[in-house]
Amino acid sequence: MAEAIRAVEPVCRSCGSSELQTFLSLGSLPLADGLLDAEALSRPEPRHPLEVAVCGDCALVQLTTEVPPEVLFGGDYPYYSSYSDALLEHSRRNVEALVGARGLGPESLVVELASNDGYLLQHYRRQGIPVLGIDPAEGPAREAIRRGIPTLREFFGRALAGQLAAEGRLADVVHANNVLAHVPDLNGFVEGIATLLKPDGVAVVEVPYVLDLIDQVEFDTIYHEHHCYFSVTALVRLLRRNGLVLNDVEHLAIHGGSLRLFASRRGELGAKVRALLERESRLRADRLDYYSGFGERVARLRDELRALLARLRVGGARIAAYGAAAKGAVLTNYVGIGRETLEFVVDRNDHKHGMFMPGVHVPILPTRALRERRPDYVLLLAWNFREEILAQQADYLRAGGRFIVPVPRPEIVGGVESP
Ligand code: JHZ
Repeated sequence: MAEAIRAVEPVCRSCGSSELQTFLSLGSLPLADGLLDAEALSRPEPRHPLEVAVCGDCALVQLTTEVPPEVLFGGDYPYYSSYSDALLEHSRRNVEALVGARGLGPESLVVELASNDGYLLQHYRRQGIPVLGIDPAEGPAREAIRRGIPTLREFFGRALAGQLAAEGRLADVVHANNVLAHVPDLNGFVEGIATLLKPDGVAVVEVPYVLDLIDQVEFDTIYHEHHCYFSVTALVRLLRRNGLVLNDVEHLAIHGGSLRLFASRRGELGAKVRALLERESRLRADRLDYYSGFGERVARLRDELRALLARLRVGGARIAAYGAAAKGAVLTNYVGIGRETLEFVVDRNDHKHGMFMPGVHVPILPTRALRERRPDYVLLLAWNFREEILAQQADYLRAGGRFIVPVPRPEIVGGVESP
């Protein structure tokens, strides 16, 4: 796998400019979703450099190296969307609103790119609205098909869009949630969306918002799967280049702060879009200065978290973690938190049980391990689902357990002690 990494041409993925200015290096890390089985623990584990740059021309924040998609999203991709109740509810509400606003019915077609296990399309299907999922990851696609969601197991791009259009399969709505960042050929993907839409169709696209990433020190959402980190400024340029207009935008709390984009082949930049463009320009988020202090803030968070965990260990505390998330792999590897600190990590996703976190090799267990083994502290690696997980673990907290929330700065929740 090590030789699979490609050095990216030193040009921007969106506009092709060579003005890429690097502002952060997280060192060399293993693949964030590369969970290991017991046998793999004794084999050498590939690590790849993780460096982030901003394009001086179109403002797109992006990695400077690339691991090919076949390696990242191959056979055993462990991410299944349906393990968060909050995400399911978020998707259900989005579907309700779109069905009402656009009068969707049995004659319509809704396509989702990176449809995963059918977590979103199931809500359309229940209302008799025809759907098509597209997702290359075998396990999640299989689960979607089991749920009755027709799913093509393919990477989406210009070619597939052209093929579907030629078959007359044009969409009233194209969803693409948390996938734009994963796509190496950004322009091909966005052009594909434009091709796939009916003339009055709408693309509804969710992406983590890079300004929230910077503000809230969400450095652990930077990993090889995520080639890009989006501002409205960079998005407007990307969409325009490929025949789409950003008509509206919503700023959402999900995943640590996301944008929901409404783009189409018609109309003009909406008022909310223009307001966010102005804000980004005021903050100079299209310039290196906005990003240049980030590395220091990340290093400070790392040092504080290390110090806190060391103090707890010296005091004899038993510590586990919650959420075998991709971001958890980045955080534990970058901060250097291994089995000397964490007894285990729990996760609801049973595809992850019996596996080990990449790099740090902490074993992954079902969530009941918290009840059974009662660690004193739980490091919340899936901090983006803080409310959902704390509510679900009310019994653990009532019994005196505590959570350590690492981002935006290490904080202890529960108990009586403060950090
Ligand atoms: P979660 C994912 O990142 C994957 P990750 C992906 N790369 C992406 O782009 C971003 O999301 C946006 C578990 N869990 O979703 C489920 C519980 O156990 O933050 C997950 O394994 N109990 C496509 O991997 C993990 O935590 C719960 O109650 O960083 C959360 O991972 C909840 C809510 C979650 O994603």
